[in-house]
Amino acid sequence: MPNMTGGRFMAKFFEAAGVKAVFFVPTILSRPLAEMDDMPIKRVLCHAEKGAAYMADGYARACGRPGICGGQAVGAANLAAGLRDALLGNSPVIAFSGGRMSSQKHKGAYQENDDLPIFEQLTKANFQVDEVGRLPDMLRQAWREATSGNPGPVNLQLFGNHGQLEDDTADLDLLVEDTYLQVPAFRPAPDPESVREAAKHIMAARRPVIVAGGGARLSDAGPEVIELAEKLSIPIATSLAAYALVPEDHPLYIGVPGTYSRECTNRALFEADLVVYVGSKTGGQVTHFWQVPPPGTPAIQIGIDPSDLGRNYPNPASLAGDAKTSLKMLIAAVERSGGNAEWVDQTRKMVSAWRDGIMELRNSDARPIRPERWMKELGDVLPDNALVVSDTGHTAMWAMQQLWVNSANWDFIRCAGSLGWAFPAAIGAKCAVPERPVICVTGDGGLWYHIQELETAVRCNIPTVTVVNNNNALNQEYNIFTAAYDGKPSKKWGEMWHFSQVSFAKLAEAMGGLGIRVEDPAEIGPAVKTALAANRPAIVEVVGDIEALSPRAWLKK
Ligand SMILES: Cc1ncc(C[n+]2csc(CCOP(=O)(O)OP(=O)(O)O)c2C)c(N)n1
Repeated sequence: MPNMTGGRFMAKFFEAAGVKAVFFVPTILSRPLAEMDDMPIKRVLCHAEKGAAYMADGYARACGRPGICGGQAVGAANLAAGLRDALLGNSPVIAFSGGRMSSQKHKGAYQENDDLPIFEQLTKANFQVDEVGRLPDMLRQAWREATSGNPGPVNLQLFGNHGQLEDDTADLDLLVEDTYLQVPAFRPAPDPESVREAAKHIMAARRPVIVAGGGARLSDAGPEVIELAEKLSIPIATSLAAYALVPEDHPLYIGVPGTYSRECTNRALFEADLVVYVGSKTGGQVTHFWQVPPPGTPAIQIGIDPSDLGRNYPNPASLAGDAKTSLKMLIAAVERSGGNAEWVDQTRKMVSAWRDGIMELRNSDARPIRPERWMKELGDVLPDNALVVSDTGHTAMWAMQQLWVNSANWDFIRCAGSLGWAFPAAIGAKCAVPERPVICVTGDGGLWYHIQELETAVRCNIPTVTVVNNNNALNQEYNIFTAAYDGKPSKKWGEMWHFSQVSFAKLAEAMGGLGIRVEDPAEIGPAVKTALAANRPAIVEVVGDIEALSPRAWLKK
């Protein structure tokens, strides 16, 4: 076994594992980073540990391979905060945090805190690595945990507040297991009997709907979702996490159900007599807190984790397995049928009625600019292979209602709920898929969280394009504060959700990026094209309407 420092070993392990970037705030991983001078790994020095974790998360979601981030002991809680979204979104992030030296424990060491428990609730696995000799097996275990089953974030707390075990030397064997370098690590097949049973129920249904979830995207099961739907004429919905799996113009596509949803999609799910969930946990967002479809609606669930199957809706049959593998078996087991023609026609009418209803705002010339027009213009100029990284809240609602893309090659990722995630996540994503144009969509409230990382993108030459709806407010909070005041007028209610007028285009220029401010909706498309062509970090600031509110989830009365 070769003798080397822990730092050299870690760098060699990262290189062998195909890691393309490490996102960090010093002081952590110092020796591994120093060892990377001649390795094809980007060292992305960030301004805050949470931003670093979000970058690693965006990286991981963009390419399905673990994203690496790190922060020393005093930054560990900041780093941990950034793992929440990776946990909620099943993203394989591996975090390295500083720990404590045994000789300094319980003596009031400078910056000391017991950080390990903080990671407990925010990770899939949380390990302490106390001696250099454990690096080989603990790194392998971190990759195994991050990529297998339902993927998720892992924390490795290294000995010493800035991971001093990397200075120690030992005989360390470099073994990297290819299986765990990429999600999904395995593609388990469901048992054939449950496939036959599921096929029977799906063929017997008169008003079935397929809902593809984030697991379908992780499994790359988009083509199989479409094949099953086409074979049996079943309308398809996607969760936000699977938004890009079905092109907007597919005749069976009915949109996104749940809380951040389209009216037509919720309408269809209220009428469904069977819902086929592919890679979905049937969580609160996609079901609007288990109201869409109504409780008791039978569901066939296909998923890698048996504990998700049947949890929220009764399953006459469940397929425990990888989404792609299970769908292939299901496609082979079902027989072609034209029995759903009336139902398909009914759902198409719901979709057309919804589209007709939003056309006026999609085409609005109003200034300040309507968000519907913002998204329409962006959708019209997106390159075929674009990756869109969306923030949460209003931005996610506008995106999945109004960002229509008729390409099978584009991709879409959105945080699982943490405002401010998208901007750093897009920077990380671009490191993972440099060949794709990466476009971040966000509100100004989201962008403020980590705007300083624009300097990081400029310095490290990571050219993402951010299109921000700048309404100088957290205007998704409009209804919340109207309700909090019981609808009574107050001159001071803006104090809770208004910001001052700041231009992000000017901020971008000040940090060395490209900034374009757009006040005329017709200029959005040309501005995005200019920003993409510039091939440097850019912000297109769309001056948005503070009064514009997204429709709320539709529910049957
Ligand atoms: C970490 C975190 N804090 C708070 C929220 C609650 N939240 C969701 S959307 C939103 C406002 C979004 O504002 P902005 O990004 O400016 O978009 P706008 O609503 O103005 O379109 C807030 C505060 C959240 N989702 N995540």
